[in-house]
Amino acid sequence: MSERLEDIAAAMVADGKGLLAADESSGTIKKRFDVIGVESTADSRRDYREMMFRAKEAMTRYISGVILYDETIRQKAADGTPLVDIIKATSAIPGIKVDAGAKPLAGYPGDTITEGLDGLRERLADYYRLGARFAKWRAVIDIDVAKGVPSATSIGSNAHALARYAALCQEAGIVPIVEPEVLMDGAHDIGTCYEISKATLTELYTELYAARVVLEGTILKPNMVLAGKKSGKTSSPEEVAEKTIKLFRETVPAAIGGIAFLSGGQSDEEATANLNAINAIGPHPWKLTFSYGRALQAAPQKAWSGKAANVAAAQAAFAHRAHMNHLAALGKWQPELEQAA
Ligand code: 5MM
Repeated sequence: MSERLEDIAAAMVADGKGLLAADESSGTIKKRFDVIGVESTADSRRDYREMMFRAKEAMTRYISGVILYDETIRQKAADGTPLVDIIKATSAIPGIKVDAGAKPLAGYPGDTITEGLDGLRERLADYYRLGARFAKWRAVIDIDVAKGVPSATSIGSNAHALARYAALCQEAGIVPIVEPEVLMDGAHDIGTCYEISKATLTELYTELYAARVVLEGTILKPNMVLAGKKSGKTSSPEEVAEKTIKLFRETVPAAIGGIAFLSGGQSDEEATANLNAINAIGPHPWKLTFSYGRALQAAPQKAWSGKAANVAAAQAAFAHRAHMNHLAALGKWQPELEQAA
């Protein structure tokens, strides 16, 4: 495969393919495993992820790349094959999460700043040697309007960090996924999500220009425009699609390599239906696909539940969600396909 940044980015959003976000840090995967009653150890984490990476048909047909965590990119499967080689054998591209997580922003209660820039140049060189051709950095923007969250300082600092990360990635021959996640956890309405997302993306692209990042060699991993979970409101896929595309037309350059959404706590089907509605009102200036963590993994995680005997059922559950999201990335998904399965 070509090593040009724009070619790697294009392959990441190839027609009907999307990204599997399997980069849960140790704390997050423990929370997921607690729900299914599985102890989180290096081996159980390996077994779980190996199960998905070995779902060969689904991986080959629907998954363009996998975002890995530091532990996983160095791990070997039970038979000694590096997990990275199993991923490459499906023609998916290995990627790596390089941020060190969102930490409280000093002086701004309720806001966070994502850390991880120190030593990043050296870490990227190491990840390139290990096979990563794209990376991911996630900024977290919460919304609590009554408390003045997010502050302009938080939006600006996170955009600046994303731009410095992106420039370092490109220097290392790695495509940066820039993920400015406006959380859907709050009590805000859909209009507030729109406004905060607009401020966030405007600032992000100002900083990316200033950092001389080549936009064609980047992928945006955004939230959709949604009402906060605590608002008790669910918007229709048509409204989500209309507001999300309006937002991007106002803020996201057509030059970027593509857009791969996070699922952010939406249910599996909601994330698929919304992605489908977004693509159904195309054509758009960018490819729009998925980079889901929870919305791809919740079903296989439950089906697996830590038992070797459940691997085939878990792989089938993973293949189904990947297939549904493949159709949504093409604007060809229908709810009846879920029931039929
Ligand atoms: C898979 O979850 C990722 C890791 O999160 P932590 O660093 O908190 O463990 C996360 O960055 C993920 O890649 C994105 O947020 C998208 O995941 P969802 O579940 O929102 O699709």
